[in-house]
Amino acid sequence: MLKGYDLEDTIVAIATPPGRGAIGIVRLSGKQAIAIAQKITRQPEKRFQKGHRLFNASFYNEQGQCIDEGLVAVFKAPKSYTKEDVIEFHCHGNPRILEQVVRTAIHYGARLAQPGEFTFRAFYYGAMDLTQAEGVAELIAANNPKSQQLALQQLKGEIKTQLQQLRQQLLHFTALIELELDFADEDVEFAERTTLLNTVNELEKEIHRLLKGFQAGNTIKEGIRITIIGKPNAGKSTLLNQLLSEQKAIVSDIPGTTRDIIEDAFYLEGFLFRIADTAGLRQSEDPIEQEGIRRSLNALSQSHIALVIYDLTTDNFQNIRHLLKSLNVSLPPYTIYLANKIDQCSNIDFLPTEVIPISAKEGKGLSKLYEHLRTIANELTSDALPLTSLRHYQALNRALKAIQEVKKGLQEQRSGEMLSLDLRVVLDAIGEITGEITTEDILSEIFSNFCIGK
Ligand SMILES: Nc1nc2c(ncn2[C@@H]2O[C@H](COP(=O)(O)OP(=O)(O)O)[C@@H](O)[C@H]2O)c(=O)[nH]1
Ligand SMILES: [Mg+2]
Repeated sequence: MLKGYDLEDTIVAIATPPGRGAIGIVRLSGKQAIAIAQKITRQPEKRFQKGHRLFNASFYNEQGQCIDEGLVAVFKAPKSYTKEDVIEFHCHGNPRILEQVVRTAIHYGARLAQPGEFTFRAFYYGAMDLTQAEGVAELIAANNPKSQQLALQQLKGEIKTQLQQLRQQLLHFTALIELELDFADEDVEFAERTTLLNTVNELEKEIHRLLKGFQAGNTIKEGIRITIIGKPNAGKSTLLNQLLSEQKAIVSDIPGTTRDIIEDAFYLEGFLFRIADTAGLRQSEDPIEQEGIRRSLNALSQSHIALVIYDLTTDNFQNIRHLLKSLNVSLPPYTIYLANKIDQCSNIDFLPTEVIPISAKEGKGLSKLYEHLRTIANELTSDALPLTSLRHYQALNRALKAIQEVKKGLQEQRSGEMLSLDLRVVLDAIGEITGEITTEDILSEIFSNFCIGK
């Protein structure tokens, strides 16, 4: 159980964001919810007898003064978000009014809800598993269309289902290990071990798939990182401004203008891209510029995509490849080469096929670049799963290590008892993700990050 989240209490909170608005909602959940609502609205009990009902009412404080008039929504246990009786007061969106309703509910016996306490109850009473509860928070936090979709899948229980299947397989496997290894005939053991090894390989593959899905899901949530690199004056800052459609970075014909990293974000087909403009790459003696270059390379090493841009009027593809090599630049998984300033070149036919001709200044040739970015975004995220928190990642890694231990154990003919100890670690790690196994620390970490009223 979670400290401060006593299930016996009836809880109340403002569920809408702070500030004024058209409507504001106060939510009440628990054993006393209907009794308290009856007092606040002064309505007879029969109005609360059926769930999924909405009616008009005035709201009164404990002195009998009318605070507001609005709507009352009734949800009866177990058909409610928390599986308890839930009442929502839809008031006029004035924080004063909402606070008065909350204070009155507290006067009649409710307690102010802790962060995420409504969702905690939903989890506790089995309306959702832990990944779905996290999905609620993810959905509220989602800042780009793709992560919104992902959070919605999480909320709907996609991960829960996949992990439940994995758990079933693991349980079956554990049963096999215990039977086959401890009671099987010496003669048949070898064959059985092959079957067991096949199964453990399948399980390992499945955990690998989940980890891969985590990486891709995280890329969606955190954004696809792009770093623009090139020599000074190639047009890096101009390109950044063009992609952002704003004058974010200073553009000038003085080489070495951008010394620090300038970062921003843009969206393309629902994907979030985080883009960094960097100091120009060249051999330099200036310590500030050297530091700038070091930072450029550091940003590059953490990116998914490098946009290598060069000035077509003064440079060529071979030179730029040579520069990258001489500076020992290690390129990320995807690299796109851009030949810039085509507005000043009459002939671009000689360009190598992997180079996209553009004019950063005039915004020409960018559709080809966008096409590449879209393809890369789809590739990077095709296996995405709604498993995006560090907690999931750590648990999956633990599961992977332990399943590899089981595999080794099988190969080394360890006893069934030893193997089932490692299998227990895998099962626990998976159970921790779904919340079948929880500790107060995990729960408090998750729910304390929710907003109050959710
Ligand atoms: N003609 C032309 N000039 C450009 C183009 N892109 C950038 N420039 C100019 O090149 C100079 C350097 O641009 P800037 O973006 O500051 O380069 P950076 O040092 O790589 O960031 C500026 O004078 C820009 O106006 C382009 O596509 N065509
Ligand atoms: Mg610049």
